[in-house]
This record gives sequence, structure tokens and C-alpha cells, in this order.
Amino acid sequence: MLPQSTKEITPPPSAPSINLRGEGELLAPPLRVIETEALQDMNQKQSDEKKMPHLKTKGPLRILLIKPHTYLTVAKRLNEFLHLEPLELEIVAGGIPAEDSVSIYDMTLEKKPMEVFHKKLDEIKPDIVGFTGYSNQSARVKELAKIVKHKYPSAIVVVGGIHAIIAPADYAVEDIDLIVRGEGGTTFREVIRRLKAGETPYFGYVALSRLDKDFQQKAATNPPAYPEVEEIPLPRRDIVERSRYFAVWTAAPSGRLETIFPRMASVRTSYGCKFNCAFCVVHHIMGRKYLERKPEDVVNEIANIQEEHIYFVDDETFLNEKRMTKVAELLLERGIKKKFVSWARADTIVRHPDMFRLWKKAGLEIVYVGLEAMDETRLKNYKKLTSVEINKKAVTTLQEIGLTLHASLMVDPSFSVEDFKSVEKTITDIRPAEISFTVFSPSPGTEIWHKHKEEFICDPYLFYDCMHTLLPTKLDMRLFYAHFARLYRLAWSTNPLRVNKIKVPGREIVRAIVNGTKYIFALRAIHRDYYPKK
Ligand code: B12
Ligand code: SF4
Repeated sequence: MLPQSTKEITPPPSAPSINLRGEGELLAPPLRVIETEALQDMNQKQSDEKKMPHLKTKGPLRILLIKPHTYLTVAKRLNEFLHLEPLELEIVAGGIPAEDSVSIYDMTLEKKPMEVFHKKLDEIKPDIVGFTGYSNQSARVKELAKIVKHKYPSAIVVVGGIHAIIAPADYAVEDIDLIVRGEGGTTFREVIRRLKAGETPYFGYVALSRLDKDFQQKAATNPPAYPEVEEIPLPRRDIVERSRYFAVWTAAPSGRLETIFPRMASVRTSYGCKFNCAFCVVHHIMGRKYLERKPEDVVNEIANIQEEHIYFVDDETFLNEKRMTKVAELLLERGIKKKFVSWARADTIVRHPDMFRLWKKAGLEIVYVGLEAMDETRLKNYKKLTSVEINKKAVTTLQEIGLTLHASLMVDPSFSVEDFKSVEKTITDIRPAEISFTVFSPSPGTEIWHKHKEEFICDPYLFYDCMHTLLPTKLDMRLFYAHFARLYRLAWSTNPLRVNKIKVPGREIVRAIVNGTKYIFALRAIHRDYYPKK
């Protein structure tokens, strides 16, 4: 059973002007400050200063970065098909000075995460603990922070990641010292410098402390801008157990695959997206900016990666045709042989088939496309700025080029049985393809989140995974999830492995079938997460 809670959610005012480093002007100070208020302020500041975290260690620091596990069974089950390295923490680690020691503990890998968590804390006795977290992990982050403070009261707890960016006030609890918004590698490095220098560790709009008297106001602004991409540290891939990360792979040019669960590395070539899809949080966190790494930098990073398979974890990789064409050319020129998987918008594929042809030569094999719906009204409501025609064309273009399609479709809480039937028809129309489904959910921080906030039927952070509906379903919820799970079951019939009769090791087929069945059961059971166990 998931803990339930109710929250006051207020829309953020527009952000004050901020520069690229995320440091900004505070809102105008009160016009009239009476003496007693000033005195109270000073006393408060002095007592807050005492509470401010200070390093107890002189010399090199011991830093532990943690990716927490989740409560949600469905998110855990997804990890059995797709488990990517904690790139966010590797980048944060990349900014830590060489003299300090840093470890990453990915709790999502463990069968008994809490046991290992205690063990790691006792082994490392950290001076600083950094947590990352999605919204559905925020309650877990707070729980873990409490344990850290209980065991090692002098450890400084810093929280970053997507939830800290969009809902920093949710982390304003006693056990969390600093909340980092926006890019973390550059900010964490500066936090460490300040701590070592004995300076106040919170600063600007990027490193917040609840002890700052302006905290509420700062936390209520829109997310701060990212720094220049060249300033973002390179990920420390060497400090994670690389053999544990993989993603399911169904592309097989020869009709045979050595493995369908190859080891996988992640690479980020850009940040943000210029589009504004209603269900997506990216335009909110990046202010619709699209920050691009130089092709040479991307290719140098890829050249140094040991894994053959690479997942581009950009929000939208191929938005700039010129840049991505250059990346493919450099990969070919330098003879770098890798296999790539990436997301791409349907309209980008339709507009630039030649870029995808070139990328096929450079090693691209699987393309994830957020088709979302094969229905004009829904596409319009989702502000996707594509059409059914474009979606169909994207599917045939990828097929012509010989790229494996992973189609992502969205179901809506307002779905009737007929709506589910029409998605079932889409499944048969776009074969062969990997297909996955999500439930339309207002993302914390976005316009539609504020629009729908009175309608949420559950804790909208804890349940935000694009699988648990936040809004009431038109169908009875049990029936809704029975239909939803059925979509996944039907999708197997169009899977390229099956349609193209790809030969794979027998034990891996068993693993895929067992995990697939467990996943479908977890999907059918989602409705139970909403109600207390009897
Ligand atoms: C790639 C990706 C995935 C990958 C996994 C990536 C991974 N490493 O595990 C896959 C496809 C598997 C995936 C799955 C899911 N994802 Co996802 N994913 C993304 C995507 C597109 C990029 C994430 C990424 O790798 N970024 C690269 C890293 C380097 O950047 P970063 O995370 O922003 O980290 C920086 C800062 O946040 C900060 N920072 C981060 N942590 C910390 C910690 C400290 C201490 C500090 C100081 C700073 C700091 O510094 C980092 C470096 O610059 C994002 C979109 C986005 N822009 O965030 C969605 C996104 C994060 N995913 C999301 C969701 C919901 C999911 C799922 C729950 C969906 C599902 N249907 O099940 C699952 C959960 C998987 C899980 N592990 O639990 C949501 C989360 C929203 C939210 N409010 O929580 C996002 C934002 C997408 C969206 N449109 O809403 N995802
Ligand atoms: S869904 Fe994709 S295209 Fe739409 S705003 Fe998000 S990242 Fe951009």
C-alpha cells in the first residue's frame, strides 16, 4: 500500500530575472521596514546560521550519491526490461574535486535496498549525502534523509533531480539541508567549494535552503536556467557497476540476436525541447530552451564508452538536423561502431528522412516515437503539433529505412471501451513495432497540473509515473486497468522479435516472457494501489 497524503499546491508566480548560472535578483524588498522587524530578522538570521550545515571534516570529503528505489511496483517491473545507468548522479560526481572521494549507490538495483543502504552509510560514514529523485520517489528521499540524519547527524544532506527542480518546497524538511534546482554538476561543485571555505552553502536560485528567509519565494519561482552546456561536467561512468545496466533490444539485421538484454550506456547530447506538449514537463523545466552539445564533444564522449549499445537520453535528440547530421558524419569518419537507440518526434522523421538514413549507417537501430494517439482531437488536446497523417508517414518512413520502431501511445482517463478498442486496432496497424503505453497524467509543474489539481484522486507526486492515473477514470478503475494491461499483451503480437522471427537464446526468451507476464499482472493490479489493504 502506498502512503496517501493531501497537499496544498499553489501555482508559482513568474520567475524574477535570472542569469545563466541561475542566480537572480530577489523580488523587491518591502518598502517600509520597522526597527523591531529588522531586529527580529537579525536574531532569526543568527539562529539560522547556527543551524546551517557546516563540514565537520577538514581535508578530503567522503561523498555518497544515492538513487532511491520506488514504492510503485510497475516502475520496478519496468526496470526488468530497461535499467539505465544513473547518469544524473554520474554527472554530479563528475563535478566533485578529485581530492574528495565519491561513491554512487543505485538502490533500484538491489533486492534488499534498505539493508544495503545501512551498510553503505556505515562503510562510508559520509560527510555529504546527495539524493536524486523523481516525483514518485520524493517521499522515499525524505524517509532516507531522516535515516541519514539519525545515524550521522553531521552529514550534510543535499537533494537534486527532477522533483527538486519542479517542487522544491516539497523538500523543505528538517532532514534536508540543501535543495539543488536545475543542473547539478556545476551547482554541487560550487556547494562543496562554499562548504570547504566555510561560506553559506545556499546561493541564488539554484541551491536553496529552507533556513533562507527568502526560501518560499525562491522555491515558488519557475526552474532556473541551465548553465552553458560546456560547463556541465562529464559523467563519472567508472564509479558504477556497468554490467548491471541494460535495455531490451529487438533490432536484428541478421535475423539473429546474441542477446536481447545487451549492456547499455546512456548519453545526453542536448537538454530541453522547443515544443510544448501538454503532458510533458520538459518545457517547464527548460523554459522551452534547447541546449545543444557540440558534435565533436558528443562523439568524443561516445568514443570513450566501453559498451556497444548506447541510449540517447535527450528530451529530443534530433531537433537540429544540421547538428545531428554532423554527429553521424563524425561517427562514420572516425569509424566508431556502436548501436544506438533514441527518441525522435514523428514530424522530425517525416521532415528529415535523409538524416535518419545516414544515422542508420552510423549505427542507429531503434527509434522511440511518441505517436501518442491516432486521433486528431486527442493530438490537438495534447498540443503535440503533429497529425495522424504525420504519424502514419513516420511509421512507414522508419520501415522503409529499416529502423526498428518503438511506438509510444497514450491512453486517456476518459477512455471508454470503444476508445481502448480503437487503440487495439492501432496496434495491428503499426506492425512490426515495439509498442508501449502510458496514461495521460498532468505533470507536476505544468499548466495542466494547475488546471486539474482539484480533480486529483491520489497523492499526485507519489503516483506520478504516467501509469497511475491522477484523474478519475470514466470506466471503473479495475476495468480501465484490465483494458490497459490487455493493450500490453496485444502489443507482443506485433513485436519485431516475433513478427521477424528473430532467433534469440532460449533462456532469454523465457526471461522476457516471465518478466512480461509479471509486468502485465502489475498493470492489471494498479487499481489496488489506490485503496488501503483490508
Ligand atoms: C531518459 C529518461 C528515462 C529513462 C531512465 C533514465 C535513468 N537514468 O534512469 C527511462 C526511459 C528508463 C525512464 C523511465 C521512467 N521515467 Co523518465 N525520463 C527520462 C528523461 C527523458 C531524461 C532523464 C535523464 O536521464 N536525464 C539526464 C540527466 C543527466 O539529467 P537530469 O536527470 O535532469 O539530472 C540533472 C539535474 O536534475 C541534477 N540532479 C539530478 N539528480 C541530482 C542529485 C543531486 C544531489 C544534485 C546536486 C543534482 C542532481 O543534475 C543532473 C545533471 O545535470 C526525462 C526527461 C527530463 N528532462 O528529465 C524523463 C523523466 C525524468 N522520466 C519521467 C518518468 C515519470 C519516468 C517513469 C516513472 C515513467 C514510467 N512510465 O514508468 C520511468 C521510471 C523509471 C525509473 N528509473 O524509476 C518523468 C519524471 C517526472 C517527475 N516529475 O518525476 C520525466 C521528467 C519525463 C516527463 N516528461 O515527465 N526515463
Ligand atoms: S513530449 Fe517530447 S516533443 Fe513534446 S515537449 Fe516533451 S520532449 Fe518535447
